[in-house]
Amino acid sequence: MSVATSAVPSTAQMPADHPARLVDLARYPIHDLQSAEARTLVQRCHDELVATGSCMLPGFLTAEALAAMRQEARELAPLAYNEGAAKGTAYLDAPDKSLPEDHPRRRMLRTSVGAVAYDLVPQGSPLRRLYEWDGLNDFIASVVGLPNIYRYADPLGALNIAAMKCGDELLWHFDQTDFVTSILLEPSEQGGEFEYVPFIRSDDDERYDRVKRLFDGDMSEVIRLDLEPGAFAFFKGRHSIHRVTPIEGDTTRLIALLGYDTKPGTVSSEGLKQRRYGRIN
Ligand SMILES: O=C(O)CCC(=O)C(=O)O
Ligand SMILES: [Fe+2]
Repeated sequence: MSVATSAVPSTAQMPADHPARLVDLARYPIHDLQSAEARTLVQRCHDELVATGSCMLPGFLTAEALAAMRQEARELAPLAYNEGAAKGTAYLDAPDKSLPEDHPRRRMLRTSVGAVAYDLVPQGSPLRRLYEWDGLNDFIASVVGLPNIYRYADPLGALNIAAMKCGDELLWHFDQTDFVTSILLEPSEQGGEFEYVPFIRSDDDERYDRVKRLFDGDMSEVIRLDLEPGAFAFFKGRHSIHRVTPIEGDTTRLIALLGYDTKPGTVSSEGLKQRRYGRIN
């Protein structure tokens, strides 16, 4: 007589190329979201994200998966497009000239970052398999507390590897999406720190006074997120201003950025694509 089994395959039954095998499932059993362990994990991540604006899952990738993704990212890094150092605002739009000169919306900040577009990440590569696995969507949706989330529909912007070389930096900014997920693959030797001020603004209060103090050099509210290679990071960047400090040393910082939205079909604007990838398709 057979015993009733659940629809969830045990890890031993999973085919060798099942994307769940890229994840340390003993620590993070995200292939079986109904299990008590996974429910506890999801609740813990959700609570941390709500309380602090971020959540880090160290050792999310297996050692083999991290090694393979890092190797591949190193090989793809020369294909990264970088328009060169530019200046922009933290609000990612043009400076508002109607405001006083010292207003944060007029502050021009240096930024320089290379990006490997999604269409350059080979079919079947470990990073692409992980990103295209619906099980990862389900896990992320439960952590952010939504019934569904959708991978970006943008053929260039959905999955990126950001490649930052010596002298590159990412300006203080607010994201235009509710949350970002990332996996650091290779840290820089020095610099390249992810810094942020949790909840510096809210939907109904821009708190320009706090933002101005930060731009004037007051670092008292700044926190460093300890991104570790192979960790999965959730970050809510709409209300928490953040930056990546200038890279020092010869090692290119490589981080996978996995793009999602709360509705299907999201693509990037042509202007953004041109700036970020040097092309629109
Ligand atoms: O590279 C990082 O760690 C952060 C990237 C980021 O903030 C962004 O792409 O909006
Ligand atoms: Fe960001």
